[in-house]
Amino acid sequence: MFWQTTRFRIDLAQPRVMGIVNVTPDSFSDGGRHDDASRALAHCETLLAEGAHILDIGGESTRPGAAPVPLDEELRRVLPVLEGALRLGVPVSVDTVKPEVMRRALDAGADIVNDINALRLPGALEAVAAHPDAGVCLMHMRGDPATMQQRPAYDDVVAEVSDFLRERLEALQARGIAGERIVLDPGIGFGKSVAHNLELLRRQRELLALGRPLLLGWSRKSTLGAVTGKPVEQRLAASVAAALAAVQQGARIVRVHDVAATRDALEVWGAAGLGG
Ligand code: HH2
Repeated sequence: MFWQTTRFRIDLAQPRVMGIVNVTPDSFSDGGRHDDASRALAHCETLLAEGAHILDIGGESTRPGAAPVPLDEELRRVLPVLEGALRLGVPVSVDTVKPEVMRRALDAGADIVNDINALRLPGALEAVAAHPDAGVCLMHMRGDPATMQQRPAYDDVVAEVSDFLRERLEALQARGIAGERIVLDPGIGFGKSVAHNLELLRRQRELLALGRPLLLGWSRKSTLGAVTGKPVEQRLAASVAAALAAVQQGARIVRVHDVAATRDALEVWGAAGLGG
């Protein structure tokens, strides 16, 4: 299976590691570390040296209760880093919900749009459709970051996430965005309780019926804190375990902060012939 993106046709025969570059002052685990362009770009280079296959640049924190970022500020954060990252020879994704950021990023040459809102804001579908080869990740989120963790409830979380992702996949295809450009993400921690997130992991294979590759983001998330009792800066082992479990359950891309450790774990998994 492949993921078609602007400059790269990413071969997903092997699991791929997407390294997180948060150009934000307030991200939940690394806010403020890479919030100017040169530091963020240095972080891109570090992640590449650690073995990242894809870089994901975000200028707005999506942690529960995060303050919204105005358009101009998000563009100011993301575009200079994007421009530098595009010279590094790997696919570069931009993590945004804003159609105007998508449009500007794709015009600048971004390979992928990663939208936690699954292109639901007016103009988002059109922004991606206008670039015939751009890749896109559609993520499930119940509610929005301001309110999503207030008592999330589902009858069947896997069925509801699956129905949502199918509806969004069909909406994109109806706009002429080819399936091979699209990957799907159940959105760990986005309007879900600890039990919902763990059920999504246990039953993740059911989402493979959607026919598109799965991308999973477990890195350092609060469910891992709930399971281990550890604060965010002590969730490395839990994050690697979750990434490996996600791959074992059929994920083809994992979105992580700790690229080197995740790559090592995947090397062992692949060497044992457990890879796809
Ligand atoms: N999680 C976060 C942000 N973007 N995108 C996808 N596709 N899947 C995810 O699980 C996902 C995502 C949240 O993590 P992080 O970027 O580390 O934090 P913050 O949103 O606070 O910047």
